[in-house]
Amino acid sequence: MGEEQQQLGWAFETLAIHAGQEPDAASGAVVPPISLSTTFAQSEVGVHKGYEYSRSGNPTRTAMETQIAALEAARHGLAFASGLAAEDNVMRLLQQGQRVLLGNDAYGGTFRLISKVWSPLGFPWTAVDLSDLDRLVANWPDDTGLVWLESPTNPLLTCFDIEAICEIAHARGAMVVVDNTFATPYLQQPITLGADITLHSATKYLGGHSDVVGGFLAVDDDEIADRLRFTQNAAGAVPSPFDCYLVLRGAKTLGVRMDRHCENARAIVDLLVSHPTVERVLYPQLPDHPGHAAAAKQMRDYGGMVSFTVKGGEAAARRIAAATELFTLAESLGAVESLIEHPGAMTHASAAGSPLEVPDNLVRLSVGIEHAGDLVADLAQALEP
Ligand code: P1T
Repeated sequence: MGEEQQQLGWAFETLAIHAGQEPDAASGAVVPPISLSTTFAQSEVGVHKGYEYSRSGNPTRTAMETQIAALEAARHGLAFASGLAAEDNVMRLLQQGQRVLLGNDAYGGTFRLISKVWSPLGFPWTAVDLSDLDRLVANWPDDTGLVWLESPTNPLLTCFDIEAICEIAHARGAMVVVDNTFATPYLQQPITLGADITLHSATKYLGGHSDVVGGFLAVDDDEIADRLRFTQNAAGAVPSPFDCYLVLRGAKTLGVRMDRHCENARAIVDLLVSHPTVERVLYPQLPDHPGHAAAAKQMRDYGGMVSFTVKGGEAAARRIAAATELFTLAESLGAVESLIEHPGAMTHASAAGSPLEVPDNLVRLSVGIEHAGDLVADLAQALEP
């Protein structure tokens, strides 16, 4: 996005459709072309039009990086081949010996990356309850380099006061990365709350159609952005131009999709809260939900993810997950179609036996944008014993 567009102060929905997406200078094409060329001509050694080699930079990737950075209210955006590739690059900002404070509920793959890949290389980690700020301050390890949090978390949907955590971390010389995959920039912009890095699995709501795997980092600070741009190129976990195009196209409709996701999630919550099979409903809008106050303060709405525990233990949870017709039993989330899963045996199996282990009677729903009535009817029939 040009400086001029930024100065116009466009709203989220307008940025989604126009940031980074001026008509193509060569042809006037309204949609940014998928630029497949791996290399770019130089008129003299080192003289070129901004691109040399597609791992280092690619016009389709630039369009998408500009668009998503604008949506996150960040000055810099970096795209990666997956959410985990983006996470891996965040870890490369640390020096050996620096500790990661990881919120005690997070995606199983994030836990695996930190505890099984980076920890053995000399990057220690501690799981912490980020909702208890007094305890966080009292037990703060001096070697902390990074606080890693999701809000809402995967899969318990706990929300944390991002602004307060950033103040605590920054006063102690640590950075904060917020995984904003569940909220999306439409509902919450962590950079505006003080986060150093906002992280996405673009595979989810940004892409929005279950047809692309991608990752994203949004950063405001020039120095952090430079360091990440260096490792993005040096380690090379970049997305293809076609994948960049799919994320760019998906994110154009993020706002309207999120409105419907939230509306449909509320209809599902209404069913669940009064259902005899259900033990507890986890949704940030519920007044007794962990972090409801933080969510109300920092989010525009409460999102499209709903989790719940059931009476009858793991067997009942597994039975329900396999009994829906419209909700597809599958990993992943954040797309137009509704999904159901059993986190304990699926997305969070790698956290078994750790402080991040999830209850075995937990079911997670990614509520899609189908008709709410059809979704409620499908889940209601699956809940019948
Ligand atoms: O799958 P990938 O694009 O590499 O992103 C990893 C990731 C990062 N952060 C969060 C909050 C996530 O939920 C994920 C991926 N999660 C799933 C596949 C899932 O079903 O929960």
